[in-house]
Amino acid sequence: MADHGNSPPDLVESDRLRASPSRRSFFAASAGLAGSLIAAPVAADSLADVPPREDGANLSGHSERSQYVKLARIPEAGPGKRNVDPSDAINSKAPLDKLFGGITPTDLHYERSHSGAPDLDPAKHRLLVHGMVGKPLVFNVEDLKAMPSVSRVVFIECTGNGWENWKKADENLTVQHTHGLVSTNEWTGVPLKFIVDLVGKEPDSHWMLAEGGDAAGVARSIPLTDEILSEAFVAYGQNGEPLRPAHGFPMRLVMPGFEGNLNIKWLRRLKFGDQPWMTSWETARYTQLQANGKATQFQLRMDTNSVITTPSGTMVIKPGYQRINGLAWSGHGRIAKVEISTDGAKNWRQAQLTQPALPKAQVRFQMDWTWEGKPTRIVSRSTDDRGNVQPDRKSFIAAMGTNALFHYNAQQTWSIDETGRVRNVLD
Ligand SMILES: Nc1nc2c(c(=O)[nH]1)N[C@H]1C(S)=C(S)[C@@H](COP(=O)(O)O)O[C@H]1N2
Ligand SMILES: [Mo]
Repeated sequence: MADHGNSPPDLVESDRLRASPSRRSFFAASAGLAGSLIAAPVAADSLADVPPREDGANLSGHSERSQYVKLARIPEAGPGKRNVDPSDAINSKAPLDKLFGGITPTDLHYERSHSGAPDLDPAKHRLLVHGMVGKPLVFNVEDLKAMPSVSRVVFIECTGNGWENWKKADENLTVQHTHGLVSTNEWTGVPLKFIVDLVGKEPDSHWMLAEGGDAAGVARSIPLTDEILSEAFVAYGQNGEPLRPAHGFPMRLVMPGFEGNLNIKWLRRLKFGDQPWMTSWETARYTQLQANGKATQFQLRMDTNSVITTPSGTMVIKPGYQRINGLAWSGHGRIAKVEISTDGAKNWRQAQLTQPALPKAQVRFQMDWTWEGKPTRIVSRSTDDRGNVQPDRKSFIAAMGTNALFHYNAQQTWSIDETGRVRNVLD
């Protein structure tokens, strides 16, 4: 099938099918199936059928998007607070429905800044590392760049991602509104372990305070588990270039798999100690009010999640072939499988994952579907390599209640009416 010019380029083999002994016959069948399913291209074999060549613009210092491509984040002031004055915005959501693959373009990576994004002068910026250490030190960004580095593709997700759907579903929301507080970039920096060894952390120090250099001074106590000690890093690079100011220039903490707010931007201090500092960020802001009125602290891990991005909220589809597409991610590890239901969570089929599916990074999934033109509901559910399954909304709410605000990872349902309009619904 691969050497037929007319086969759809995006028909990929799923892991399950790769293992199948009847691979050849499957592909023969799927080529026919896909040929009859995809929106039929027009037959042509003359250059008169394609536009003529065009003159080019001058080469330039850096390239911009095509004038025909409109991509933007949506600044918001909190759940349901859209169309606000930019000075009131607290976060800016990524256009998940308009992107491809797993990497978010740098300028479209979601942003959450508690007091705006300072543009710090790297010549003046310093990182103080002190507390229960043998040798307190202060670093500038050039010091960090001279140290051994790691580059890793990971998602960062705000704990507020999904908060729009805790209590009710506004049917006019797009997936950018419901899930746009997660993004995946390649970050480059110095392993935390290297810095820990350099300052000589005391063995009894099992906590680290990370503090930002912005006016809000976001500061979080981080437990120094083996996982965090081996995976966290102090980043200065983002998708191959220095961090953008919005994302912490000149240095930030990257905490693969954990709450967005632990990824401290404009990092100015790491302090080691033997207990958490109980900053207001962990006693008030990032706590979860449970159904019984008590609050949970230090719910740090981002759970297994997924969402269908096409078709999704406010889109309109036509009867016939559809290619369902979406994103899945887990703070526990790698996404092992994504299943999709096109009949309101009754029957499930396994989607194809775009490889490589990296641990603690967003991965694309896709599946063929024919919409018969009747009202239905579509929903995805992901499973990671630790066996964590994304919960349906009923069991999620049964476990969490409706007082809480953070860590919403229930399965997302989109309803489709007889006109093909797609709407955000609870289940
Ligand atoms: N210093 C500082 N660090 C911060 C924040 C902040 O406001 N100040 N926001 C946090 C929150 S709530 C999130 S979700 C992530 C967002 O990172 P991003 O803006 O690069 O997407 O940064 C975290 N680090
Ligand atoms: Mo956040």
